[in-house]
Amino acid sequence: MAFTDDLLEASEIIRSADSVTIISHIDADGIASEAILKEAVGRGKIPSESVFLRQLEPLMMKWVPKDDSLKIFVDLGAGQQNLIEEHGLLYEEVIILDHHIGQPSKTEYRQVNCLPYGVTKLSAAGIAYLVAREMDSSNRDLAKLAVVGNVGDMMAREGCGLVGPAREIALDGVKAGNVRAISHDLNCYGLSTRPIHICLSYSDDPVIPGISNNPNGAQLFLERLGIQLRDSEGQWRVWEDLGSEERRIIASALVEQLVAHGESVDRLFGESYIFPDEAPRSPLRNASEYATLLNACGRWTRPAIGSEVCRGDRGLIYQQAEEMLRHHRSVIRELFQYIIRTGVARTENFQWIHTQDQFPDTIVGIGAGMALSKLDRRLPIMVFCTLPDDPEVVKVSMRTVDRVVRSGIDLQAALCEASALVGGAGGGHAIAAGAYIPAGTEETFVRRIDEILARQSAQGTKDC
Ligand SMILES: [Mn+2]
Repeated sequence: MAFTDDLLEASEIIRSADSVTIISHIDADGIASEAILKEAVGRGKIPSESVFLRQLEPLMMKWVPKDDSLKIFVDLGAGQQNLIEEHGLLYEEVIILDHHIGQPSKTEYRQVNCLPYGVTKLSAAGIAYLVAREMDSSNRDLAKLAVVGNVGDMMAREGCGLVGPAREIALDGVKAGNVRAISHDLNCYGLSTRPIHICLSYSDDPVIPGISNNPNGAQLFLERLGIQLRDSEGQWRVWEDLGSEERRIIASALVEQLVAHGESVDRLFGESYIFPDEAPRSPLRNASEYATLLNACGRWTRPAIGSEVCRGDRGLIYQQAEEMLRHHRSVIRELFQYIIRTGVARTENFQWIHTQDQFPDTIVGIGAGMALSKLDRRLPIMVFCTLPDDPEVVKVSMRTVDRVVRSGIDLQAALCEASALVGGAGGGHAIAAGAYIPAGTEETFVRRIDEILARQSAQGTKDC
């Protein structure tokens, strides 16, 4: 079978269902996936219910109903088919749309997964969209949400833009009129909402000498180029407000700055995805900021709000989402300051801190990533924290930067191996990964990770 056959089969299964339950994940990709499917089945007049889960694990299975609806597992399920089976769901009641590694079980549930076809840069929202488009070609407007899911799941990171089927989906959105793909744009977060100098100062990939982590330096840099930082009403301008000539001037000055310091300019530019149907300077205006808003909803356990926003609410529910985004940012800032103030412990090969129960486990990874920009970026950072609802388990989050990944470090491999050694489990990506380990094994875990990272860096560069 080809991937397109799987898509066709899934679309027929869903179209012929009397009712569906969508079981999805609480991150941006999961929320976008759910919204795409909910919208597509709604347009097809099929009633639906949604269940959002932090993870598909034994304790959460009670939320999966045992009724006669078709259960669509999306952004999860491939690796937990045993659980689905133990829950008593039959072959014909289930379809899985996922982009995670599958795990065999007795019942071979029907599944659309891009991995067996060698497609690694496509998120669940991408798959959900391809199925929705197969259900009805008028669902092309949902490509925009798939772009949010893909970008939210870091599918655009390595290649400085979406690639393969994920990029074709973005071009579907361009055709539908609600996506603008801007090639060779600045590869920076916050192009639509942050004052330009702040946006530039947050650039950490590449690190721009004198500008990254240095808002004053960035401001001076722009003023010297003659760029107006505020508009006629005195508001800070954002990158998106700049005309092409202004962008060109800044871009070439940034290139000069990097070259003068012997740094590579490879990652300075990338393709960005702007949504012309959203209000300028709003957090929904581009794919990466939209994904942050969805993540904020999910991490503060209100994924359904994110879903409503995806499906068009711009009223009271959207205001709640914005409120969550503000809260999300302020708690992350607190965590970031806490890490910097407290300081990290260092081993040969990485740095770490235990935040205990001070911050919600759902944001420690993000805070760790931000803190890394102020720490020694050559060493990956690890943050331990306890879980509010389970004293026996400790959550581990690790982050590093592209340059370190290119030198051969793979955090997902390291966390999987080390957590298995102490009786836990891990997963994620080479650049950002997480694990759950038994409380009390942290010291052993630190030693194991140190050994594994030493081995990885000795083995050196891999091609990616
Ligand atoms: Mn995903």
